[in-house]
Amino acid sequence: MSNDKSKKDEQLEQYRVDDTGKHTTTNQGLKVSEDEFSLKAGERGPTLMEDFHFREKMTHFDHERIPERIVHARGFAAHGEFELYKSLEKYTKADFLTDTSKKTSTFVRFSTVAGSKGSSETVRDVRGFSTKFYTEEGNYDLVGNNIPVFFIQDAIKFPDLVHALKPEPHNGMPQAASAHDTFWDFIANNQESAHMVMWAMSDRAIPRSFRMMEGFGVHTFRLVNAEGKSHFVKFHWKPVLGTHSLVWDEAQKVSGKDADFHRGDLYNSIEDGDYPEYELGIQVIPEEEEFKFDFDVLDPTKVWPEEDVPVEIVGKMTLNRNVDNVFAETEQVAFHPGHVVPGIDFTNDPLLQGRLFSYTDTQLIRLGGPNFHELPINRPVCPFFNNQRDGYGRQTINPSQVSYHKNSLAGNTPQPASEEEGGYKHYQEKVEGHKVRARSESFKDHFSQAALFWNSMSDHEKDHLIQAFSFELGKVESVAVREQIVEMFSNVSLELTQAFAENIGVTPPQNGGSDVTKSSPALSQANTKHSPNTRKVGLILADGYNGKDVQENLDHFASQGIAVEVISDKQGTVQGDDNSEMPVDHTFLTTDSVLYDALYAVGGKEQDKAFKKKASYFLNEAFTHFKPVGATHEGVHWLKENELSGNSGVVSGENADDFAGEFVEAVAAHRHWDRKIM
Ligand code: HDD
Repeated sequence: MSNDKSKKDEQLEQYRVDDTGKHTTTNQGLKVSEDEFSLKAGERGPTLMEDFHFREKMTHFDHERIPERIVHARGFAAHGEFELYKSLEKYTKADFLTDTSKKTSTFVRFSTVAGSKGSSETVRDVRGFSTKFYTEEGNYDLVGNNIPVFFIQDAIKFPDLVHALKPEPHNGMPQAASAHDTFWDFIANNQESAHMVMWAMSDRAIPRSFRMMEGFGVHTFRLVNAEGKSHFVKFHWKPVLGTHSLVWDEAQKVSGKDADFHRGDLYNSIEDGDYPEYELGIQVIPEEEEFKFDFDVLDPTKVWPEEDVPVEIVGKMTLNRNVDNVFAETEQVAFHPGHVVPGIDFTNDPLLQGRLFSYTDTQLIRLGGPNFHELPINRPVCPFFNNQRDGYGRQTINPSQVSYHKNSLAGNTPQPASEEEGGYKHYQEKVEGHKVRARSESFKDHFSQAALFWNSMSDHEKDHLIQAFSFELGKVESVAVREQIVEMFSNVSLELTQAFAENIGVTPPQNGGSDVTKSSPALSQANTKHSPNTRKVGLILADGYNGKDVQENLDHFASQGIAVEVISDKQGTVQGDDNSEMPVDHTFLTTDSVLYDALYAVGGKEQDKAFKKKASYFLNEAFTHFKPVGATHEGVHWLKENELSGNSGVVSGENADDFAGEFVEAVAAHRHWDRKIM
């Protein structure tokens, strides 16, 4: 945790209670003398009604659970701070986006969408990326996802989408998965989803880490400057470590080996001081250029290709503190795209418009009433005053006689502020039209950007998409639904659709395809940043290892930010040939190849056949998942025996110097896709 307390941290401090070393009391402050036996009529008799301690303890326990979020139920959060690189006063008057001397406290919650609170984290799904900025002008929430577009164009369809995605109501299956009939039936019959489905079937939906995924505000918002001029804007978070993903087979296995894989990764990196960082980027389109594009800027199923509208990097957020209590903070935090500050405003995107209703509404049931803004995690760091009163769990004590506007008894206060005094003024967009339930013609091209996405993928990403469609539709029982999807995606790419149609037993389409030939390199993860920093390497070690060489290699890894865990066949320590000693972090039993970014096999002088077998299993699995595999000493023989040597990303060497540098490069590359598997 950084040393100087942030403004939000200072505020939270007043609510922290440390009960270590204290006597147990009831909630009324009464010290209790016994907390193991209920009050009974005789040692073997019934419990007495007058046992207030038992009643209070039990009642509180019975009411501990609150409804989980209807979507994004499984989440994990951290505190951070945002620094602005340059003033955006050209576009906005928002204080936190114009004053570069300020650090703004933030709170970020990452989530999966479909699964329940206890579901696994490495499922194929969109990830939520919600940021609360505690600015001095009030809370600003950027409630985004790691995918820049959405399934639907109008919020009225959101309940239908979510009903189709969630476990099917007649049997409650499957958990945290879109690979089932109702989801794909919805897609086939709501074809505006085509572009988003391409993203959801791509590697973006199985991120390696919350620290290695992009975030997007999705909608087009407005920035409004001090002169009242408005620009359209899209918000981006760009992870400093680059955007990286798991492979599907690995992701499924991680689900079983470590259902907390993503939260563990985030929590541990913050505890270790490897603070996750994301740069804030904006794409800006002047109002006058609203109709210059071949898509409607209000359509949430469209990206603004970064090559056409460049992303300007304007600041950086660093997550530097884990929460103290998951329920109090992560569970009770209430985000809302409608929490804005002066200088940021909405557009008429019909999906955004509907969201502006839904988020407060859902907190009312989830957090039990209208006072959730008083919960410590939700409080702004600036004071707040109004005439709202009462309600469940009200904490604020308002001594004033007056709770209405206008009044004379309190000098007509609290009173609205003028724009100069910081009062929020809605952008005065001129709107006119007939009341209609309809969608603009300009929203009706569903396939061009889906094709753009396909065209932009590298070969291995295309292959992953084909595999993902084949997997998901392979789980769909209705042949009619499979056929409809094949028909639908033949509008996007014949190459894609013919390949997965074949795999799912549907006649591949002969006609169709898209006229779009354009591609956008920014969409491909092949063009992301690479770094060995914070990568986790499993070191397979046995007694009698070469102490000197191994230590030299480990020193080099550490200098590049690589973290190493020692894996052996027993807990305790392994002894080197020079009397050095290393603690064993995990055995072959307590960990798995899928939990590492790379493996480094060294072995030792004294490993038996069973050890070799287990080590080989780990190495083969890492190899199959395209991971870097390194070996020195005994480990080199294992690579040869398993026919792994000589492949891309497989690094071996007796000479410690050459090996370490090459292996670090292989780790930084993340995966080695040009490897021939099977
Ligand atoms: Fe939503 C939660 C992101 C469309 C209604 N949404 C929620 C969360 C994220 C998003 C990240 C989790 C917040 C948290 O961590 O507490 N939602 C999005 C994005 C969307 C989107 C990026 C499209 C661009 N959402 C959307 C629509 C509706 C909702 C169209 C309804 C009209 N979303 C909700 C909700 C949730 C929610 C039901 C559930 C829990 C919560 O709000 O606090 O109100």
